[in-house]
Amino acid sequence: MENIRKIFAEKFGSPGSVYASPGRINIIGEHTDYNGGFVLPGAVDKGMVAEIKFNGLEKCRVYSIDLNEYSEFGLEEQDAPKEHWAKYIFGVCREIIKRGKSIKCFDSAFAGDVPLGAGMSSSAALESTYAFALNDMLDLGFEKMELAKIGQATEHNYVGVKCGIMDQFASIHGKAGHLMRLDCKSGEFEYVPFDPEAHGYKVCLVDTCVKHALVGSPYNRRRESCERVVKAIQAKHPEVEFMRDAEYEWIDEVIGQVTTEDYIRALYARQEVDRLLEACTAMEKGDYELAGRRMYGTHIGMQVLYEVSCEELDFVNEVAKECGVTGSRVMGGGFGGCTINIVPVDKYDNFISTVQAKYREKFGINCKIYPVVISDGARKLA
Ligand code: GAF
Repeated sequence: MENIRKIFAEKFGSPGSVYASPGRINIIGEHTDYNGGFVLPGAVDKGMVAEIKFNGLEKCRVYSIDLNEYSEFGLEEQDAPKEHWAKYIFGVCREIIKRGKSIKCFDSAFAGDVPLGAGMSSSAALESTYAFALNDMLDLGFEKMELAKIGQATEHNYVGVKCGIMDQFASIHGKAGHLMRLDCKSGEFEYVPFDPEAHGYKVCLVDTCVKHALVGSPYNRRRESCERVVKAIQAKHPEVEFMRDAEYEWIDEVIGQVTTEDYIRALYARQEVDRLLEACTAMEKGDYELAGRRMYGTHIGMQVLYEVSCEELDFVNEVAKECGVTGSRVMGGGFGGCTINIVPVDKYDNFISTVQAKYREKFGINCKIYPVVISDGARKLA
């Protein structure tokens, strides 16, 4: 924060207000959000921080401290700025305006410590920071869920990723020491106390530091596969709105009408809804062993049916099994990034040193370890 204050003063003069919004983890429930299912995320202690001040000009002037890049845009412009990161901020402004509110141009500098491309939602953290800040500074009156939807619409309309609501939801609603069990169909959610250490476990992420396919297209293709299967099912079962609503039997009924690829994607999504519910119930009873088995099940589903894992993630997952890790799986959208691991306290140190050594030996690069600290969501810092 001190650094942001200093750089903001150098670039833009008198101080503004400072806001922050975190990245997220997700214990289980992956690619379920846009399938109308459940997710179980928590906000983390890594996020984006932005200083913002209205400038009375016709342009917003924004500076990315981490990239040492500067971008300018007018609020009435239709085309997003060319800097990729600036599209997120521009998109948030445009989505607020589309909802009938007027906002003013601002100067801003921001920085963050959410690892990029690690599946921890650095982009949602950025969107949420600006959505939350503008709502607060201009007293726009948006509910928190609407702020999350503004971030999601930014991804859809200005970045090209047809994401679900999980990441922006978690970044805005996060609460220290709590996960959030969100029903993505109804929008209802509850805070679930999360204290793995009280049960003898530590939670950490292993970042493979690889990002294979890129933003956008493979992710969107997964979503389209599920939507095609839903459409086929609807011919006989019009009550099915999302994959989450389908009986397994109904998915099988359309085997002859959809491609095998679409079928296995849909099957994964439907199974993942059940796995999440079983894992949630198990964790509520303190049964981390059963929750962990469901996490391994998710990994296999993401590897074999949804095909969003990669060699490095599968390797880390295997090492976790060998080290007696209770639950481990690829986290987030996939195609690289992190695994999330629930590790018995007495096996933690051995797991960390083993996975680091084996990963370096196999791939010639270091993986990174992030202990998970569940923290508060979007907030004003100063
Ligand atoms: C990405 C998306 F942004 C989320 O909406 C979610 O679908 C996730 O991948 C997979 O669960 O983070």
